[in-house]
Amino acid sequence: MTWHILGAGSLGSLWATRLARAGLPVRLILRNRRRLEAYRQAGGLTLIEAGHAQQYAIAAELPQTDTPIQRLLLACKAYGAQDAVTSIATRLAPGAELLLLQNGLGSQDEVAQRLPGQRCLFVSSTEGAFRPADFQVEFAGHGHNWLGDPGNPQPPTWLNELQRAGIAHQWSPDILARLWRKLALNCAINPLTVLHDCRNGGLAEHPAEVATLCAELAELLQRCGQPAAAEDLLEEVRRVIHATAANYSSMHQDVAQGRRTEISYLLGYACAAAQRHQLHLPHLQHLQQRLLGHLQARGLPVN
Ligand code: NAD
Ligand code: KPL
Repeated sequence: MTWHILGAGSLGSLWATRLARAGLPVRLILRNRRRLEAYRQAGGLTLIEAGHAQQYAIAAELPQTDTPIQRLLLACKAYGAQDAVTSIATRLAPGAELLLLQNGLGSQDEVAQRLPGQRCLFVSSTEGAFRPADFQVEFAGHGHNWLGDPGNPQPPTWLNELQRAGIAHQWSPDILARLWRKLALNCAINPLTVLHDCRNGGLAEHPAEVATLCAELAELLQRCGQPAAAEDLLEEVRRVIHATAANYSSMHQDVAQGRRTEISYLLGYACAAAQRHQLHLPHLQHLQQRLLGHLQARGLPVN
């Protein structure tokens, strides 16, 4: 079964190269003819791991190619997921499986609702990768991938392929709890690193602000039916701040590089959920207003 990978960015390339290295059939889907031509010129995707670079000449095609897709890794940003899936929707075979790699919450449901005849698996990833150049990916942080399907606790039959490719993973029957927990961590850390313009470790100087946010986020998780995700949230946030002290959060990096953030699928999603539940979370809402103002002042999208 071919792994189609839509989005040859950091994570898409990280998955594509490891699957190809294991001898599994992989095809990249690139946005347009110009990108396809640039990819062909580059000669393939390069994976840089522990200082060693290796190029893989993975086949690539356009979204409108007419062969059916049975398995798709959707590896774009949360805000691009709907358009990306629309571009290949007519190619999806009945019962096709999609792995949705997007961070945060909201984009997965947007995609799944569009595709009632296909199976959407949600992925929560703590792996870290970035692109030093076009069609190159550097594996920057070993982590883990949790996969699950909120509508069906049965794991797919092909997890052994991830094993073969050395992609650290685990089937998670409660993937929503994982995604909510990660969303809460990201909401407690990322916006503050942007507003204080600091590395994650800099938040150790703002313990009261972090604690207040965690209390509100835990209240939200409880109200949204995610008590497990609320457990010891502040302790974990403090642990992550400490363990990743030298790093800039992904949102800080996006803002510093003038890139669109995934705010609507992180803090925006949390604030919308609070509103839906008529839950008054003043610090979280104030944080959202400050962050939106900060993005607007820099000419960055607020969605
Ligand atoms: P990225 O921007 O590096 O890659 C996204 C790629 O998708 C880009 O190459 C873009 O051109 C492509 N794309 C977007 N729309 C497309 C379309 N319609 N057709 C074809 N290609 C399209 O993003 P990333 O860092 O790989 O992140 C992907 C998701 O994974 C995000 O939600 C991110 O938060 C999450 N994530 C990333 C990391 C990381 O270390 N990079 C870690 C954990 C989670
Ligand atoms: O996931 C993260 C990010 O930067 O997006 C961490 C390191 C957990 C900070 O929220």
